[in-house]
Amino acid sequence: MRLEVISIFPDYFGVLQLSLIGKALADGLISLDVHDLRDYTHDRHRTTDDTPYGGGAGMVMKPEPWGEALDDVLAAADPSAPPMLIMPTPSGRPFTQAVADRLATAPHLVFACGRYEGIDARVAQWAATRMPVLELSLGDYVVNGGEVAALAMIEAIVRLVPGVLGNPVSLVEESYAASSDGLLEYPVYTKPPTWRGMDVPPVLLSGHHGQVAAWRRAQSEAITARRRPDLLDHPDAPGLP
Ligand code: JDE
Repeated sequence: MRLEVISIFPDYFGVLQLSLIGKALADGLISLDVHDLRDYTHDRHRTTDDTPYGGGAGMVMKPEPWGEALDDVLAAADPSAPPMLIMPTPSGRPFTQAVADRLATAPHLVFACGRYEGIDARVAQWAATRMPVLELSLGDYVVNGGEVAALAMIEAIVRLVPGVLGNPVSLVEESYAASSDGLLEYPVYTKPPTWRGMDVPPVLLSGHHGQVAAWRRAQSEAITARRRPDLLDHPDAPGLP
C-alpha cells in the first residue's frame, strides 16, 4: 500500500516511524511520502490561506497550492492503481471500522490535511473529477488540523494490511469481541490474580471456556448498554437478551 500525505506540518507524520507502522514501513509493506503544501506556493511568505468570501471568522486554505500538489501526486501515480483522496474534516461522513476495512485493500491513499476553517470547496470538487474523494470525519469534534485525524485513520487502516500486525489472531479475536458484533470490548485482566486488594473475576481463572465466553458476552452487553446505548438501537445490532 502506498500512502501519501499533503500537509503544512509534515513533521506530524514522524511518529509513523515508531512501533508497528514503522516496522511495516521498514519492511516495505507500506510506503509513506509526506508532501509539504508550502512547497507548492510561489510567494515569498509561502501563503496557504486567505480570507473567506462571504465574510466570517477565520481563514480558508487557498486552492492553488492544493491543485499543484494534487497534480504532482496524480502525475506520479500508477495508472493501473489510481489513488483515493481522503480529506479529514468534521463535516465528513463518519470514519468507522467498516470504512477502515474497505480502505485497507486500497493500493494508494492520499490524505489531504486541511487547517484553519477548511479548504476552498473547489479543491474537492476538482479532485473528484480525477479520483475518488472521501471526506471523512473522526467524530463530532473539531481539532486544529486534519493531521491528527489523518494519523488516526492511517493507523486504523494500516494495522489491517496483511502482514502489518504482528499477530493476526488478535484481529480475528477483536472482530469477535468488539467491532464486528457491534458491542464494546469486555474488561481484560492479567497477572497478578490479586492486586491492591482487587481480585481477577474467578471465572477467568476457572479454565471453563464456555463460562468465560458467556461472562465476556454479558460484560460487553452491560458496558455497551451503559456507555453506548446508541449501538444497540441499530437494526443490525446484536440486541440484549
Ligand atoms: C476530522 N474529525 C474532526 C478542521 C474546521 C471550524 C474549525 C476547523 C479540511 O477542513 C477542516 C479540517 C479540520 C481538521 O479536522 C477535524 C476533524 N475529523 O477537526 C476544520 C472546521 N470548522 C476544517
